[in-house]
Amino acid sequence: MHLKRARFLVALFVALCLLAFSLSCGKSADDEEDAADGGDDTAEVALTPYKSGGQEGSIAGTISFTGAPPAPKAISMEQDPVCASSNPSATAEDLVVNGDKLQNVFVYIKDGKVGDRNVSSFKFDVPAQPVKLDQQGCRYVPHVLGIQTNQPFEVINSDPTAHNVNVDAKLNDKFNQGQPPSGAPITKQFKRAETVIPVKCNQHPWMRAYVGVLSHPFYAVTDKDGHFEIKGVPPGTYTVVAWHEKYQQGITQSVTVGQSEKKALDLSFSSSQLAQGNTEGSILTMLPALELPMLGEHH
Ligand SMILES: [Cu+2]
Repeated sequence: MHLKRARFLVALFVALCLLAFSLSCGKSADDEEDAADGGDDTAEVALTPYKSGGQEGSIAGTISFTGAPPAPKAISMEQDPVCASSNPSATAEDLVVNGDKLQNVFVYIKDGKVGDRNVSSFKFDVPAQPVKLDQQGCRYVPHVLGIQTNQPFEVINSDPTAHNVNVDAKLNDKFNQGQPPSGAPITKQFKRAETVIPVKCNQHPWMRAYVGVLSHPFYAVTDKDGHFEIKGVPPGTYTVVAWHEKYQQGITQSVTVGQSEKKALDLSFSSSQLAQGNTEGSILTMLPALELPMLGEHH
């Protein structure tokens, strides 16, 4: 009897030890998460609201393409008759050159100093109006767009066919959501700066869009004439990046904007870089702008 009782007590003791151990493990994981969250919150509190000094300037210019661009690649949309009929002679959008001007380049301030303070230490107003990504003719419109952190991001389906919106973020929450014809808009936000996030459609493999998320409003996308303009830039010295999906490195340029100065910035990408074949995987190697990657996961 005594032996049985002793065995039972030992077994109970071991079980309690295991329980205590697992609880302490769970607790320490929670503590780490809390600490990471606390760190984030502290960082946000430390941001200074940006106040206009009335002497903002701009950075504007043209992105060119030197050398002969490859012929636009035809893409077949036959797997979805609705797409094929709406877009019978579609060409790929991964390299759109008009004359010698390059469209769909995302030009943005990566970091820099406003006076003696880093641009990332300011909190900029977030527009209340959403940035819209439409699906038209089984294409994303626009192909490349910029948005601020915490600004509404609205995906619309204008097509009479179903799409699947697959936002493949690394630092932000991913989402992957079907959207029927005339379906309700999908509205999301991005919490962290991330350049750039690819958007894919699981239904239509040719569909791609790219979303550049920044904690400030200093970005622009080149139009069909390769032109861009970044407005409202506080006087300062910045690292400006011109990103294009075909180029692994992008172009990085230091730019100083004086008081109320309209700074010209003209850059060019070349066909020879494309020919060297070192251009794939560009989205994987781009570093996040301004914000450091966070250690803890947010939920
Ligand atoms: Cu689609």
